[in-house]
Formats: sequence, C-alpha cells, structure tokens
Amino acid sequence: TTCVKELFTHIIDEERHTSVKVTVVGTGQVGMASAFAMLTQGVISELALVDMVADKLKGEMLDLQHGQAFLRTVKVQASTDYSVTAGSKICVVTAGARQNLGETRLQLVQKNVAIFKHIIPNLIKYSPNCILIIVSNPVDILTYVAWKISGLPRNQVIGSGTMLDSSRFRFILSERIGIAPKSVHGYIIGEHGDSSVAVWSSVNIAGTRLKDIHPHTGDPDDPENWNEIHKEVVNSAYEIIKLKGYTSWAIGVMISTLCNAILKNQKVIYSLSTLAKGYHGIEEEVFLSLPCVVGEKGVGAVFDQKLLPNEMEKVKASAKTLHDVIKSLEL
Ligand code: 6V0
Repeated sequence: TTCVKELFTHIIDEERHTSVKVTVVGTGQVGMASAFAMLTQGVISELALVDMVADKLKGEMLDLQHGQAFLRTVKVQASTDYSVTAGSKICVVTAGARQNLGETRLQLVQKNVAIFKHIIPNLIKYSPNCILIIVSNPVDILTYVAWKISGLPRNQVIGSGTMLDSSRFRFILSERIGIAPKSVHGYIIGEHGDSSVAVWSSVNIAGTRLKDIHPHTGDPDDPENWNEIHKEVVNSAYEIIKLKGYTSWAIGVMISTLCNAILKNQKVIYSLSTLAKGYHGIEEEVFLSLPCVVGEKGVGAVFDQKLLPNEMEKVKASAKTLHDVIKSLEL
C-alpha cells in the first residue's frame, strides 16, 4: 500500500534468502510438537509445513504465526503442495497412520510404506541435498524405506530411533537415583520398539559404571531388578497412548534437539537409526539405532561402542527381526 511504501526508502530488493529452513511433513501431534519446539528453541529461521488436510494445515500455520511477536521471527509457510518445502536443509517426516491402542509399531508398516512412496520423492524434488529425519513408525523400517526411495547417501537419512527411548531411560534412572537426567549416561540401542537393547555395561554416573559397583546391574538375575527400568521404557509409548491417546512433547523436543545438532554442526552423540550393516556382526542391510555422531552432514560417524557378548547378541536379534520385515516389503 502507499502508506507502507512511504515508511521506507528501499535500497535493496528485499527478496528473502534464509538458509536455516526445515520442513515438517505431517502436522499431527508429533509434527506440531516438533515444529513448536523448534520455534521456541530458536533452531530455525524458516519452517514449511506439509499435510494432506488443507484446513488443519492452515489453522496450524496461523496459530504458529500469531505467536511470532513473542518469539524470534521465523517465516512459517504451509501447503499441501511440496513446492513450499524448496531449499530445506532438513525434512522431518512425521506423516502417517499412528499406532493404535494395542497395535505394534511393526503392524503399521505397510500403510506407511505406501505413504512414503508419495512423500519422499516430493521432498527430494524440491530439496535434493536435504537431510531426512524419519519419525513415523515403525521408524527403523521406514528409515530404510526412505533411504532406498530417496537415493540419498546413508549419512543423510536418519531415523529418530532410540534417541527418545534413551532419554526415557535416563529419566527413569535419574528418578531412581535422585539426580538430574543429564547426569545419568546410558543408551538404548537396536530397534525403536519391543526388541530394543539397554546397554547396561555402559550406564554410568560421572564416569563410574553401575556395573562396576554392582556387576549384576541390569541382568535378569539382578536382585535389585534394575532391568525393570528397561521394560518400563519399552512400555512407555503404549502407556502414554493408553493414557492420553498419543505421544508428543518428548518426541517434539527430541526432534528439535536433533535438528539443532545438525544445523549447528555440533558433533553430539545420540542413539539414532542408521545403516547398521557391518557393526557388531550385523550382516543384514537394516537400519537400527547405534550411537551416532551428529553434525552438518547428518550422521558423520558411528561410535564403536563396546558391548558385552549378550548385548551384542540382542542387537543382532533386533537386526534379524527388522530384516524379516524388510524382506516382506514391496518397494
Ligand atoms: P497423527 O496425529 O495422526 O498425525 C499424522 C499426520 O500425518 C496427520 O496430520 C495426517 O493428516 C498426516 N498424513 C497422513 N498421510 C499423509 C500424507 N500422505 N502426506 C502428508 N501428511 C499425511 O499422528 P502422530 O503425530 O501422533 O504420529 C505420527 C507418526 O509418528 C506415527 O507414525 C507415530 O507412530 C510416529 N511416532 C514416532 C515416534 C518415534 O520415536 N519415532 C514417537 C511418537 C510417534
């Protein structure tokens, strides 16, 4: 308008070229919690939202935009058309059917493979060198599917995997011990699901391993039943779904933290779903979680975690379970 024009004398063409753009596909509970966490944590300068449901998409976009006066400015766009995603550094995929009460993550697989055949090529078309973060379940299978469909190098295709399970693990341990979750170090690896593996041999506080204090910690015959904590972790998603219908806040901050580590080239180690062939004697071409070094290229390295023989056997069994599903997929 004339009034706006009179406020300024423009010296350059104000075409906006932001570099820190992230796309979130799927504006359900998980996608929106992730988007909201990224906005409030100052991770991005541009956000694109994509879903199939146009009204919901527009409503979410407006709702986020209306909070902008209280946050760092982020350009928020939303569309059912993937052109809105062009130039994204990271594309987070949370679209798909969600786990219903009593349904395992693996039962979801076929529905979500079909959805990915549509989503992934569209993302690659507009952001050919992006990093893909897959969140939809079953996440390890779908990360493999996204890797195959996208044609991206393995380092650029990451599944959220057991990064959330590991934080659940650290939280429950911290409650039992009475210190902050950040001061309890431990990893869940393997499948994000029922066959995940708690690496008890490396659970430590200030560098002292619980197993050095009490060698049976985490074992089935442990009189103190520490392994119940792992069972609680595996059961968490089912319990939260039973109680509130879906999970959102923890996965949201987790995704935001992961994007931040990539965008700021932080080289932090998280348990993430990555191509696992060749590690711990795994022979199958599967994605499952191992401690990964995360930076601007995605997964730059896999940490060679020392495992006990029984832990290694469990990871191999996880790989086998996942490979059996992959074999049955039509890609
Ligand atoms: P939701 O609230 O049902 O949202 C899913 C969204 O996806 C909806 O808005 C749909 O409209 C949209 N959608 C469906 N098909 C398409 C498509 N073809 N293109 C674009 N959008 C589409 O589910 P919620 O957000 O609760 O969960 C999303 C996914 O994340 C599910 O597969 C969950 O199982 C998975 N989670 C994974 C976790 C992990 O740790 N990896 C954690 C929590 C949930």
